[in-house]
Amino acid sequence: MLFPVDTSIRETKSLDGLWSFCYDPAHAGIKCRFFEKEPEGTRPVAVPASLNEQMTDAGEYNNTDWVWYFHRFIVPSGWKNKRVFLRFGSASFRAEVFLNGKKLGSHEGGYMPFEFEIGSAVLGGENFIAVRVDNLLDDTTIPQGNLDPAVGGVAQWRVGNYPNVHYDFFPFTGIHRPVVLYATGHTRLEWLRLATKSHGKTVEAVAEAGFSGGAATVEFSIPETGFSKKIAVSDGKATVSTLLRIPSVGLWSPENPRLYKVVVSLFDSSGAMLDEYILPFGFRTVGIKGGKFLLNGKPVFFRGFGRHEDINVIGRGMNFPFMVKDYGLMKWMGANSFRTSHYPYSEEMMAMADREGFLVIDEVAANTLSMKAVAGNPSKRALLASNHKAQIDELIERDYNHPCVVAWSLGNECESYFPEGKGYFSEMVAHAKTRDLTRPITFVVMKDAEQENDAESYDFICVNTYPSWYWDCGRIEKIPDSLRPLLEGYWKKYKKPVIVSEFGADTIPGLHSEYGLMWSEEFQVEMIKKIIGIAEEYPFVCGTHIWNFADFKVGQHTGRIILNWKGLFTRERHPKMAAHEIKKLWAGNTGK
Ligand code: BDP
Repeated sequence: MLFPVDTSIRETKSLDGLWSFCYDPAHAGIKCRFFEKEPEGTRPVAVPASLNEQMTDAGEYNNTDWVWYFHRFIVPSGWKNKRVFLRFGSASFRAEVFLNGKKLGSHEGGYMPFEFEIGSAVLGGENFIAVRVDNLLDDTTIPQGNLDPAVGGVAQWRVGNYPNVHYDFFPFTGIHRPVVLYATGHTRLEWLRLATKSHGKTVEAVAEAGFSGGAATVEFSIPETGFSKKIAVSDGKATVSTLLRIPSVGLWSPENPRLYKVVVSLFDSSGAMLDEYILPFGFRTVGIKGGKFLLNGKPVFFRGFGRHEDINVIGRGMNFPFMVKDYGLMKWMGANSFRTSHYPYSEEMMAMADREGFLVIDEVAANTLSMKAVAGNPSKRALLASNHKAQIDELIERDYNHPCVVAWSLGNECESYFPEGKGYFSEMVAHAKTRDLTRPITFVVMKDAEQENDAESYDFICVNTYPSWYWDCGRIEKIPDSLRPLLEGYWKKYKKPVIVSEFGADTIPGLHSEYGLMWSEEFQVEMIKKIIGIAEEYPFVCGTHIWNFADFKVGQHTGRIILNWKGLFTRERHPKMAAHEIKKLWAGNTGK
């Protein structure tokens, strides 16, 4: 699904702002026809943002159950002869959308865009949108939630956590990303895939496009370079595929994130333009060779963070000022990369990574999957697998054209180390490869090479490890004892590049210790430096991602004090001592 843009043919109108909402704990809204008229007593809510942090009542703060959002809008009269679409950047986790009393459709998966063509429903006067949202997770949703601890394994992590998820971040609910109304002509570009194939004096890129409504010619052009290629569409066809050979374009890299506007135009047989779409695109290749991750044919080292989309009051909502601030802080530190732990981030966030030159490992929302929860129940396992594949498909479709996305992570710390997981993870990798052969694919693991089942199917290894934090507590001097065998074990068994994708220490800002005690700022500095130092000794290690960029909200549990405090920055984005110290470390080290 294409990101909505304004061009000479297309027009967008933001529906963000103050909407109304109400809770529906009795699930009565369908019967009471809230979709025709909102009930009495609705309250204001900001869109886009999480609902939870905007509330002041405990029950409301922790709510993951049904809520209804309501809004009214007017379609510009100039759009009369256009096709009009209503698009949501995301809603967590499930959304059912109604317009003027009629159901438009629904969507499941909290981090992906969805849209509906709204056609004649909007003609004349005010239109009324009602959206039923819930965040009710179970053992077959991606991610899972409300697991039965009796199945064992990860389902026993954080038992009693409120709200009830077994993983370490707050399950925010709401319309998290922009809502846009947009208009196109009757013939329109539906999808577009661009991939750099090779580069020398001339860059070769494969361009594929699909459209609806019928066109006679498709043109790909890069006005800045004078390049253009027109392709005649054979009768009745709705797709084109071609090789673009473009002389003298610069490559995209973190040092020089060169973006070009690629314009795709559709024409009828008389040469009249039917649609125009503009995509900022960077030409670059990625690959794996031995122990190296290659960008444009040269080894690259990933220096950066695991992150969360998590902000005070806004929760998981898309927010431009925080986005600018976060990229600024990552650059200030000298980072060149991050992983979208543990779910796909907003489209705006990805566009900014393109622009700012960040290498992104783009992660599907399959966090800490319990395979035990579906073991012995083939239909549940099949449903989990098909939901997982749907999330993979939607993510690859959404983010395929981002040069910043250099790899896909299909999940984090799942039960790939139990016999119940064997075969599931390689099945997901094989599926993802039917969608994208241009990027390396992995699952982020947490056990050693001997315990992980399907890692032979991963193109590179991302491993999370917490020596001196979750084991050998406070014993920084013992870090080598477990870190070295972990890294060496993966290299010995698979001969693939390894990224240390998580390591870190909860750190209370302002807490100091002359003994380097756990939770103190000194401990965080020493531990992170030690792990980076050891990891960088190995030629097959191609990156270190510190957990986490900033402190973030988690469910209520005795293991955490409101937040996960492993951030180098506080939740308000104030630097801890480690931010300054790691900045110095990265500045003095040009990488490998
Ligand atoms: C890792 C998880 C991450 C947690 C982190 C931690 O991938 O989501 O937040 O541990 O415990 O295992 O801080």
